[in-house]
Amino acid sequence: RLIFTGLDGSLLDHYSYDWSPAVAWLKRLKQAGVPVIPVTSKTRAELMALRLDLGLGDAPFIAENGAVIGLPASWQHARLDRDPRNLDGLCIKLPSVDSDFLWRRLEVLRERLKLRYRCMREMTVDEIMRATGLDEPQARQSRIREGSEPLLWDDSDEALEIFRRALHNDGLTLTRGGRFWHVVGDVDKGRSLRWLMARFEALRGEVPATLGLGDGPNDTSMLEAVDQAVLIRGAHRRPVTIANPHLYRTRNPGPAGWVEGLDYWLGESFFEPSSHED
Ligand code: 2M8
Repeated sequence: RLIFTGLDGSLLDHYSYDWSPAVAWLKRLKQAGVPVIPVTSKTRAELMALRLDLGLGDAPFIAENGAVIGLPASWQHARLDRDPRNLDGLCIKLPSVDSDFLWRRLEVLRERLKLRYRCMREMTVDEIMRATGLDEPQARQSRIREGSEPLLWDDSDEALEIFRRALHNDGLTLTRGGRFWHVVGDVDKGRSLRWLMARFEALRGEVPATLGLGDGPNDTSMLEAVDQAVLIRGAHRRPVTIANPHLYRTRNPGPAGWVEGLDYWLGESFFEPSSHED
């Protein structure tokens, strides 16, 4: 089994980024050898620090809404991964365009269509800290983008649709996170998740059972790609439609919802429910 999870607003609290309610489950999954794979808007730089803190070990990861896939040695393929970007034993895949290309397009579109938005690249570290509640090292790490650009929208809903269409015509995609809109190439979380599943199958010769947890609109494609899905109640109440018959919607937001979702799908069959633990 593989577990795929969003971070902000899912495993991590939307405001404090705390995950303490989930520690017991994370420990149990680790003991059982079940990989917990982050699928997030965050950057690779943010993830390198976080996966240590969360104790995720050597699991792969999907960063920047599907634009960056990180493979540890155990997920690399002798013939398929002749990748020069092989740092720290990780093989990094960028399935779409890079962030310099995105940035150039974003400058051109803003000028040409007279739109109002502010890209993360234009924000100071202090501004990012104020907008997100991240500490300084985290805010710096969140600016090291490789395949996506977050932006704060400062224009009308009509202008947003014009912007979305213009991006689409350029083969680019707009998706919504907790605080920012995110522009990526022709990728999403679900497609990169399927890519990892195919890699698992190529290496192990079997299709993995999958469970996914996420809270927002940018998690839809991920929650539609997994066998068992958990839609965690969002800090912002936005209706989200998920085409997956095996979907559980939590009552709790953030990491308490994350625990609730795992208790629901795995509590009885896989482990004793966490609430019965000391
Ligand atoms: C951004 O991502 C979140 C995801 O929901 C958002 O849009 O609010 C990204 O810039 C990410 O790198 C950063 O860590 C996060 C912090 O809140 O914000």
